[in-house]
Amino acid sequence: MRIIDLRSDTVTVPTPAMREAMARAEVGDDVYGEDPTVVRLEEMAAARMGKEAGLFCASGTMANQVAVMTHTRRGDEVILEEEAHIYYYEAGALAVLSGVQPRLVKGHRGMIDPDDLARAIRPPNIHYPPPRLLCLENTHNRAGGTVMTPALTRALAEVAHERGLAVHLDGARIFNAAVYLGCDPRELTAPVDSVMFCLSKGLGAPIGSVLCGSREFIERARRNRKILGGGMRQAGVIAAAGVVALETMVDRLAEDHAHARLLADLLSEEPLFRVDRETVQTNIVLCWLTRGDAFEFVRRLAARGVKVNATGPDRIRLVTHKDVSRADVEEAAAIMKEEARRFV
Ligand code: TLP
Repeated sequence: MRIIDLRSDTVTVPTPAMREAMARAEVGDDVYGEDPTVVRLEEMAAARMGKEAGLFCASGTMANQVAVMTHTRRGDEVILEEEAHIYYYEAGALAVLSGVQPRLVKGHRGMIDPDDLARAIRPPNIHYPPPRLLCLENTHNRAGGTVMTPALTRALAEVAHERGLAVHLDGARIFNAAVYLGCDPRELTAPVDSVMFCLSKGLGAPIGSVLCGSREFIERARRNRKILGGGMRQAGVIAAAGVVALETMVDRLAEDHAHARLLADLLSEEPLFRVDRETVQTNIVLCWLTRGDAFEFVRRLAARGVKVNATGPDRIRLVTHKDVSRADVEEAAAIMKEEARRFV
């Protein structure tokens, strides 16, 4: 049975060009700072993000958590949108690794209102944990890949900075946001102190994310990555795929976005499904079921070769990526509609 895998863009496999670059990569011991391919990737990443320096991390989770560790001290408060990946999907790492307290702000389609942020930042008081860091997310995963504009990013960062908080951006899919807006990613990262983006999602590299920020911040982050066991040795073998990803895989994200819109349009024709098409801006489609259990529906689709994730009892998530074609999207939608008619 052919499988159409729409669970995530993390399922993408490396391209032949990536495998070739990996095989040929010049390497050295990166803990000594001697892996030329890692150094090249970190420099490229920093330049793309408009920051002074970059740090190659094993995963997006590691890059985010290294950022939090580097910005905060134990007992500090970190402000996040209530469904932020850093809070929702990182296995409690905020508490386990940094000993910080999350304070959640309700957003609209993943976006915090600057006035709500201002209200959430409490003044110094012996009863309160010191608010130290604001974490933003662009695109916003649980809101359905929604995009934060440069204007909103600036407004939120301004409120945070005025009150003495640093700002970290979880830009796992920052290139999807930039492609959607038709802007340079630096417009989205200029207002923040640190940003991490993933090579291993829509860009198709097998492993890795890069944390970017000032030289001084990245120096401290490098030590925290070491504490977490993330000091890698001949990591150029994987960084090489990241270089190819940055050089060749960004512009094609527009294709994934078009596929997501097509999928949303096709699913909207079936009454079992409710799709908020306004949130379908990039490569994620959230689809609510108007009846029945999403986990059961996911099992039935899997039996037909269509893999999707349930992200709630009545909600499924479909993610387009380089390894699903337009024909795959049409076939997946047809199978989903067929199963929907049988689903009571
Ligand atoms: N997201 C994964 C799962 O963890 C949910 C997915 O399939 O979407 N920030 C954001 C916004 C993310 O979406 C993810 C991964 C990460 C961070 C973490 O990256 P990894 O998986 O590399 O640790």
